[in-house]
Amino acid sequence: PAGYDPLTVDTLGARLGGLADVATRIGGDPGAWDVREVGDGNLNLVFIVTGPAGSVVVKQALPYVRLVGDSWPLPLKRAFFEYHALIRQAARDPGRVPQVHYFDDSQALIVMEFLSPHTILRGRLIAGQKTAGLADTLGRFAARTAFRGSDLAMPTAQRKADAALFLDNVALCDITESLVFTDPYFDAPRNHHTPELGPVVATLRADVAMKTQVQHMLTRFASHGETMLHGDLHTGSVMCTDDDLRVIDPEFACYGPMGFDLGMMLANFLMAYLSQPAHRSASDLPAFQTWILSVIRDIAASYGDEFGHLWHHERTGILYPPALFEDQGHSSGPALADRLAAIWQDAMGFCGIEMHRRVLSLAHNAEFETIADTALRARLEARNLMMGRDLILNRADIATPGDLVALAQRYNER
Ligand code: SR1
Ligand code: MG
Repeated sequence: PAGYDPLTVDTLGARLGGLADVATRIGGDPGAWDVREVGDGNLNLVFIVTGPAGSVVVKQALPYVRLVGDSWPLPLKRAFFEYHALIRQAARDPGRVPQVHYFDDSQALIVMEFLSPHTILRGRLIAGQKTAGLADTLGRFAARTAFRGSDLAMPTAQRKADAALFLDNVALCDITESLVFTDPYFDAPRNHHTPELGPVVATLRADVAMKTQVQHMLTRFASHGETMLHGDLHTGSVMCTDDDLRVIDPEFACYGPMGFDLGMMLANFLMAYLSQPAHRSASDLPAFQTWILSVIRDIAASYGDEFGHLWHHERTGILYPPALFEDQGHSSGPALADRLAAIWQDAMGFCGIEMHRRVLSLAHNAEFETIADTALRARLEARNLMMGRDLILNRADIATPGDLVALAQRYNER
């Protein structure tokens, strides 16, 4: 696009050095800043810029999918959606996302807080590292963003304006609709999978009942705009220390069903759990797997607690108004329970689909991809695929976090 110019380690100092606020945070001579390109995600350039006063992160969208190259163009406007999602998430769960220092729409770049010594949660789970408060913080983040971005809490005009704003994030929704919900279930050109999985993949792709349910879930994702989703809330979108957690990368933000973020997050913990036999010694394995299962259970509990708290204290939108319940002396508890049950059931379906796409579609997960022994990898991936199928088909019977954990334990023992 005219005027857009991708940054390089050599040009970044000169291009951003004139921004007073950014330059002050980094300090010193922009020509002497230490600039490192560290992006290892699927889409963007990411730089860490360091000077005598501190460091910042500079994220710039490329006009194509980095993972694939310029044969797959992708609009720069995703930086706009990421910026707008970040400032909304910061208001809805203060302190949980990196602070934005500067946004340039035409250059598709965001300068934001450098998180240190945080590292990506996915890598920490592979390495067997725990984070104190992980489940509680993540569950509350998912509940707060879901509730406060919805018709339960927002004035109707503002909610509709936001839904319209994010409706334009077409290209990234299209990626999710294709790579997550569609490609895993046929021989799509960008797919790949561990060769030993052939028979399992054939079984899944022949399962018409399951594919029907996947289409049902895609319909929910595409047409049920309940709240502003993060849209890509997996363990690669979370950075942690031993006792802190931040959520990053909301460029896939869109209005969609509340259960989507929750289900995607739970799926990534389940994949961390099911892949552990390849990453832990026999003596360390049981304790770490037990801890992951406790995180799964506690994320769901925190989500429910926080959603319930917000329901009783911040329910000011058009839905379930107190005039219909509390003001007439009625408890809105049954309505809350009904709403949470619907979110959970959706989450279970999305969870199963996310478990499939990370093994069958374009973008895989390091916890499986780094298993060099392909026979072992396929055995663990097959458990994951078959559990995903169970979730998609039988989600109505997996009514509680305890049911989900018990199911994971059964597949882990296969
Ligand atoms: C082409 S983008 C592939 C995947 O990377 C992102 O992180 C999303 O998960 C997307 O589905
Ligand atoms: Mg990302």
